[in-house]
Amino acid sequence: MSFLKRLKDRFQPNKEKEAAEKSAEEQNEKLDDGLISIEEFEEWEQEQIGYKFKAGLEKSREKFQNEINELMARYRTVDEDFFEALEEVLIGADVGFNTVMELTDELRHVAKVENITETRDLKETIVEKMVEIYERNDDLPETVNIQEDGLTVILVVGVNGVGKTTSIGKLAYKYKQEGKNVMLAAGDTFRAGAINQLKVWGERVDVDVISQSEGSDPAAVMFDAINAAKKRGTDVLICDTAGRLQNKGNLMNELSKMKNVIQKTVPDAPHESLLVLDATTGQNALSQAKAFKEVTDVSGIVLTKLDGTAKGGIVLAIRNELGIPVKFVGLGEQLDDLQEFNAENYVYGLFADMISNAEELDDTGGDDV
Ligand SMILES: Nc1nc2c(ncn2[C@@H]2O[C@H](COP(=O)(O)OP(=O)(O)OP(=O)(O)O)[C@@H](O)[C@H]2O)c(=O)[nH]1
Ligand SMILES: [Mg+2]
Repeated sequence: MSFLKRLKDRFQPNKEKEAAEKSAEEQNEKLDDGLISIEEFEEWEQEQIGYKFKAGLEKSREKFQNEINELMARYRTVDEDFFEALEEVLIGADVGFNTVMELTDELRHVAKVENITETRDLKETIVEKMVEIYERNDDLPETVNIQEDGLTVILVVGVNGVGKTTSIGKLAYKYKQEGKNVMLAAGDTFRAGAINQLKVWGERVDVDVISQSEGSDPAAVMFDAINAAKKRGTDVLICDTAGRLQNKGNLMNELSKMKNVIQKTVPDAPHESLLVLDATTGQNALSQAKAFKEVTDVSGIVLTKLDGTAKGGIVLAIRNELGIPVKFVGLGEQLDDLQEFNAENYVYGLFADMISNAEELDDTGGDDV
């Protein structure tokens, strides 16, 4: 079955309405009463996540779909003018120059080999190729490295204002919902108010926050936190940091000191070093990621505020041009709006209307994925 057809089957419009009508409490009750199976519950849960992507990517979807439709109306036959205009649209969506070139080269090839002459017949191939290019790099570890047994330590870095604290709060909520014991470490001792902000999140989500006073050594906070986590049998310890890039030498020293302290107690920690980037800053987010990569190991990206940008193509640019997997995306301001990144959900979010409106899709329209 082609990729698009599978997506279409998964996200039928009528199914969406049905799913939206059920609340989480209702579904939980049904599960408890044995009215639905765990499989049915999980399917419902997956659908909900798909719709979160759809809602979070609304701005990007509108812009992207309008532009693609306009393009198809303006250029009816597949020729070099069309490809150049398409490149412009993709670059305007922050997909990233190299990725755009890769994508359009492959489209040129498909058009030639399959003798596609009308631009509207290329529409589905554009979507498929986006996913293909995303999934091609599958040597990158996509999943979040959470330990089955024992303590998982997650270090969170990123410049001011990108959404670190908010993301830490949402992550704490997520893991707590999954039944894990969560603790936070207030490693940003530099910025006034940072410790309190984290404490507010701790209260909101009802998890412990380990902190010292403002201006104290972040490594000392890590020492306290890691020992407290060990003693209390914590499953997930999430550490805030002051990720200032103004002075790379200082940042490197500070982070490596924090890591050393953590590794004395948990040698294979941190299990994740997540860099938080703000999707609305576009190419600037890419430069930040490059700069951070030079000073510390980054195992994954948390891309916040995707709901706030119409340029959702930035996900592809980060993945392909930096070689760092996007592990979480921020899709809104609610507690459950930080979701694990998933290419299928992402593409559904970007092209939902087109996928739902697609006429019977041709089985030969793409490879099985
Ligand atoms: N719409 C939207 N807003 C977000 C998202 N993530 C974070 N924000 C908002 O971004 C703003 C900054 O978030 P913070 O978590 O305080 O950012 P920070 O990186 O901790 O900032 P500093 O502590 O000042 O370095 C807040 O107003 C958040 O509500 C998201 O995914 N979507
Ligand atoms: Mg903060």
